Amino acid sequence: MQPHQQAFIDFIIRENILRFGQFTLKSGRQSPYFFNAGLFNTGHALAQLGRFYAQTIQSTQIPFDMLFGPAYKGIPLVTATAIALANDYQCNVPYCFNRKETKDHGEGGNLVGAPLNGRVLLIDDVITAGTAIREVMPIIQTAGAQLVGIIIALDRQERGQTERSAIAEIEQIYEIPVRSIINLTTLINYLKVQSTDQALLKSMQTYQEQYGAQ
Ligand code: OMP
Repeated sequence: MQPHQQAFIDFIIRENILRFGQFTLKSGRQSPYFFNAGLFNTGHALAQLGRFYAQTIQSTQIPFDMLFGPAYKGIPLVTATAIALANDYQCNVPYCFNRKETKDHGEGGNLVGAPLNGRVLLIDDVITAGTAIREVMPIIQTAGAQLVGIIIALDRQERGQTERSAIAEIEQIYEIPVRSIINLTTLINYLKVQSTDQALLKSMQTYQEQYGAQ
């Protein structure tokens, strides 16, 4: 585990963004943990989060022209990331996001921000089964832009539509890299060292055995 990954997990536990308990996921799976990006709800937390995304983008070295954040949760994420890239790396990149409702007056359209074109890096929160990401693809394709990669906070390392991980499926179908700040394995390794709650560790490992990709 890299120091910034440990710092990220400390941060999301402290901010209550990562919670342990019993959660029903969008996929219907019952999970012992949940990452709620909606709880990055203060300026300080969002600024910190943007820095973690920016750091991950820098280390992946994927060449890109602009950032895109899918509505709704991707909107503050992409904004915070663009600010952190400018502040921490003097990298001034355009960004845009979509509306869920199409607007037929004023500026019109369903995209807000910089024109969606060129090489696009998509910023999102979590990938579980890959459904949310698949829904966003037509927006980028319709605009004629080229998706070159996806950056997320947490890779839950779960099976997608096959025995393979949702992320491996997305990487293969769209021929792009998907990178995350942390994944479930990082989280389990963190708990092994930092937590004394053996029942929690066991429930996380059992979940990984049940739904984890091959
Ligand atoms: P998939 O569409 O199955 O990949 O699930 C990803 C989406 O599920 C995220 O964009 C969230 O809306 C939601 N989610 C979380 O926010 N955090 C989690 O820990 C798990 C999920 C989820 O429902 O799988």
